[in-house]
Amino acid sequence: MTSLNLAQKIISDHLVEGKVESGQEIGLKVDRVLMQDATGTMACLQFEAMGIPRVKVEHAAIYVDHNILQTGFENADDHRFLQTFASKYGIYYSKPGNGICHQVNLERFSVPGKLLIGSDSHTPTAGGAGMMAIGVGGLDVAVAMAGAPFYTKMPKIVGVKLTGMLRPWVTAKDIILEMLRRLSVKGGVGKIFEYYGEGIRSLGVPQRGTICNMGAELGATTSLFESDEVTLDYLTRQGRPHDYKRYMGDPSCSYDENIEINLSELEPLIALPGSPDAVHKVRDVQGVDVHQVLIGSCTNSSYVEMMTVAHVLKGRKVHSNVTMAINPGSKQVLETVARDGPIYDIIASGARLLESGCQGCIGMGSAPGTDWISIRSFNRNWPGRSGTKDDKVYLTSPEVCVACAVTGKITDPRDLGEYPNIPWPDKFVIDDSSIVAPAHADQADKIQISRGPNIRPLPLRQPMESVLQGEVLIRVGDNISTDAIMPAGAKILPLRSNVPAISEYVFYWIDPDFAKRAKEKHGGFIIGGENYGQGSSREHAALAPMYLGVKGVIAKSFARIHKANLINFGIIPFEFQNAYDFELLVQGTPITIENVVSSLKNENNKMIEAIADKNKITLKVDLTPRQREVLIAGGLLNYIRSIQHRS
Ligand code: MIC
Ligand code: SF4
Repeated sequence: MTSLNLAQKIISDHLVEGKVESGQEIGLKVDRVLMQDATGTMACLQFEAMGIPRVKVEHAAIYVDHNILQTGFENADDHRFLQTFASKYGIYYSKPGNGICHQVNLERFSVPGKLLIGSDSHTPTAGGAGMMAIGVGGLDVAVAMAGAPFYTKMPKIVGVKLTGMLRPWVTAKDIILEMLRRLSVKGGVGKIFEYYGEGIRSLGVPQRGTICNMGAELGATTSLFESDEVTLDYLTRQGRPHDYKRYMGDPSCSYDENIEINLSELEPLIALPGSPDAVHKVRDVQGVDVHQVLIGSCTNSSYVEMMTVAHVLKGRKVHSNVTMAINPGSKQVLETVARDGPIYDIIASGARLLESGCQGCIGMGSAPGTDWISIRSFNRNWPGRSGTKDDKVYLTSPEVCVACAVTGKITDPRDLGEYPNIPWPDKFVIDDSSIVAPAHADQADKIQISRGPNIRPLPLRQPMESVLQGEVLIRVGDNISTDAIMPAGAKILPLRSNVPAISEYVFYWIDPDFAKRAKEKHGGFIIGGENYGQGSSREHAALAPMYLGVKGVIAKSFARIHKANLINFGIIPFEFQNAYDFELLVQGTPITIENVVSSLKNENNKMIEAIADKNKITLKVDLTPRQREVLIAGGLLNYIRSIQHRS
């Protein structure tokens, strides 16, 4: 028998369709699903539209962590909707304040060797515990809850060998920033990163989680670590040793590509404003005045990190020019840190201790002031994401963050002296009372789902037209993130369950007139550069343009989740055959694409011609037979309904 790496093993264990060969479409049996409130209301409405009485996966959970500001009735109504929905359909419900989905999932529900899909791009965090965890759109989660497989193209597997050991003040965040420095934000598209080698033994599960988490910024399908004695130790301290199983690649396995990082050579790193891959040594940018420091997010807010930060703050004060806020990743983290003492040191330093949740990471509060330098332990810093236009957000480890907070300047934490080596607690505080179990199946029909006025029905598209015609509505450059297409933040995020309202904000930061124009022109086309739609899994970046009548997106290349979301909502992702044709398509250029349905029907047809003004341009349609059928039906929900009808 051929030897397999870990990713191939887990995929083989879950394979229901296709072959484990890179580039082939594979169908995988899903064991578990994760949802959060910002994408979850849509996923729930989509599941409901399928008319299935209970979820068909072994475990499903929804976490309220993004939309917790409650500045109006909208968030609170959504929470009540999600709680009643979850109870009825067999889903665990994690209350606001219980923590960020990925942190809570790692603590309470990660199981080595299982396949998890989640409606959030940082779902791969669970790869830190040996789980194969993939971020997808909400509709893919809804379909998995209905018992259907998850389909994707078999990615390439990249082996990342870690040798050596991190030096004091250098952390897991520096490992993933080093990966971003080497590979860029599109370096991981179509790939799984599998970490192995002696270097992994000195990394705890949350540290491994940090690396897998920010693999999303590489554009990767997922990242994972084998499960070993470190995983067993973590699960034991979580009171779940029974969930442990050893999973690793065969000793002689190989990878499609190989990378090696010597941990002993790394030093503290920082991503400069604008993109998570603009990575530099902290030493090279030190001395810049800092105005805001935020510590938290699903990347860096575990127990050891909070304790390390508290230790540095002990007896020190936050610099007079700096405002510092800390969001622990979960109630468990906060409670365990509180039990073990140093909350006092955090408060005494002048730092602002916030509740557990996403908050500033997604622009829900903590927006920086004009021209402020904001140093964050988060994973994303695309322009405007913080809630402030022209923001200047740097990404780095909690260690660098706290060093900046006390000195008021970008500071290499090695200048602080001895590194506090924080031990693990014997046991974390284990209290799952904020995770509400669903009603028993035989009680489910008694549960009334509560729906506030902000929850609007899900718009659907008509089946695909044979001719697509319209103007170029906007042309954007490379690496456009879903934050740019469909922004979040305190004003817009509460509208996630109201597509007509949220669609008014499509491309809001880039071109506030986009929605108005799209409606006046009865839709049209979006033109993008490389890696269009990188970042978040938010399907609103496809759903809201669909609602505005967008007929196609033509780009040089696409990010994986966004491409899948476009298809799920009936928008064809066309790619330029010749990148220079991008120049021809300026705003207002009329485009006609004929024979769309017949071209989609013929799976050998990989090209389609478009007339743009008077020019003929060739577009690639890189689609599997299943994706073609979905597009012809006008989206995945229509497609599933048509199958249900047939059978
Ligand atoms: C993000 O970090 O951008 C989010 C908010 O967690 C998104 C999901 C969303 O938009 O709801 C993600 O990463 O998928
Ligand atoms: Fe929440 Fe930020 Fe993590 Fe997204 S990246 S799940 S907004 S903490």
